[in-house]
Amino acid sequence: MIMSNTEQTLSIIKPDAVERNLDKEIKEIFKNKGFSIVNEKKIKIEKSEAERFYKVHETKPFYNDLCAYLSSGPIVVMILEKENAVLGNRELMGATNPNDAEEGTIRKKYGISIDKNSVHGSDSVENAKIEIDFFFKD
Ligand code: IDP
Ligand code: MG
Repeated sequence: MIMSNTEQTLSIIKPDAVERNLDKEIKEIFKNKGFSIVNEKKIKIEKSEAERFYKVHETKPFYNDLCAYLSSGPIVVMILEKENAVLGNRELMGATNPNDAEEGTIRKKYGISIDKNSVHGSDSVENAKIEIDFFFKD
């Protein structure tokens, strides 16, 4: 029996990367790794929306700066689809801190710092559904 586990996950190309015109290049990386971009849009969000999106981090000391940053400029939000897309995307992104990210990961290649780390990716199938709805349910 062939088991398939096609998943969707939410990816965001963050302001630091969009500002450096890296969005096209980063999308090519996803496609070359076998992800389909099933939906995408370039938007700029309000700080209040960033606060809702990152609510899980509201007690963290970096919460305010994080929300100010995500709403500071255009972002590209995408639904990525592939077998085991959630974990696959986390692996391709690399560690939160680009200094700790493995060679060949997006954050290693493009990340500037722990806050300006170029991409977001859902951390579980459950959160992927919530995050996809957040940006694409209308
Ligand atoms: P993740 O993006 O790898 O899932 P999270 O722990 O969920 O990492 O944190 C969300 C985002 O918050 C990170 O991508 C990064 O931009 C920012 N962040 C995380 N930890 C720190 C920190 O210690 N200082 C500043 N920003 C942080
Ligand atoms: Mg996270």
